[in-house]
Amino acid sequence: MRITVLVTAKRNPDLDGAACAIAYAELLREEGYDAAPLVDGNPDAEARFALDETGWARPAVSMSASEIVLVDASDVVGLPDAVSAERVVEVIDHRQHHDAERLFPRARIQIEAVGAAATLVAERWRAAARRPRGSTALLLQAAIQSNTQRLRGSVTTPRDLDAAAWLAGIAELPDGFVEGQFAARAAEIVADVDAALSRESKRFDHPEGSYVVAQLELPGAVGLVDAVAAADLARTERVMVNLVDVDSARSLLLIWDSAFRRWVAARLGVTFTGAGAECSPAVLRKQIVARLRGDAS
Ligand SMILES: [Mn+2]
Repeated sequence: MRITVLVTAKRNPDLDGAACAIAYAELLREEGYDAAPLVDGNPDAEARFALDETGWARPAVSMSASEIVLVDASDVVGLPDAVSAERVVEVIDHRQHHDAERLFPRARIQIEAVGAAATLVAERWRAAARRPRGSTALLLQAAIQSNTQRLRGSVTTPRDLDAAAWLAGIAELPDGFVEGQFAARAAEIVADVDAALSRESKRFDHPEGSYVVAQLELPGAVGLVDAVAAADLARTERVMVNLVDVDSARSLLLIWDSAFRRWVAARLGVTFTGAGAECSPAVLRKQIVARLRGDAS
């Protein structure tokens, strides 16, 4: 029986979300389902770069799809309006902290701690003994590069490396592609640091008080320290900003509120000099949050 399946990430997706939606919808179509990707709202600048470079054209999508697959997303916050939780039949994501079983009771859930959700989608293609189109293989590779700081960040797993190598055997990213996607992202952030910080901020609950983590990932991220320190967000209590430099694969964690800084330092085991603590290789928000929650890893 043919069904209509919409595959979507969050609204205004990043490259990982957009690539997963396109690539997983393509796999479902190959397997006989009537599936389509939804790239809802305005993808971020890096995603737009990669979509343009690979010649992707947004299909006209019927919002009346009976079933929904979430990719690179496992929360109800920020989903497209077309998504209702009861219609979600599958969730593919790579967050370490989630409540997906409760939020999406009908869904088959695969949430595994790899660097990119695109790795999980590439593995689905391999498991099905099929190969995505060249342009789709490029999108998935670009997404893996993006989420793993070019395969060098501490979130990178052997599965990300395997998936990237397998995809490169289908279509290799042209020279300058990854530099181009990071440059597009950097330009968008630098053009308005305040807007980027609020876009990239998330609040997390904790028994000892909620807190906010904003994360900016770009080449030369450390050069933004002064601009970030001048932002309104820096004067708010229980806020940290994680600057991830995708060139050096290092990160700088900034906290201006001294009480909150001591609280974080004790739990993460990092040493601050002034407002900043350097981490090499880069540590990402999902890892920081897991450690603050006391999860193993
Ligand atoms: Mn992702």
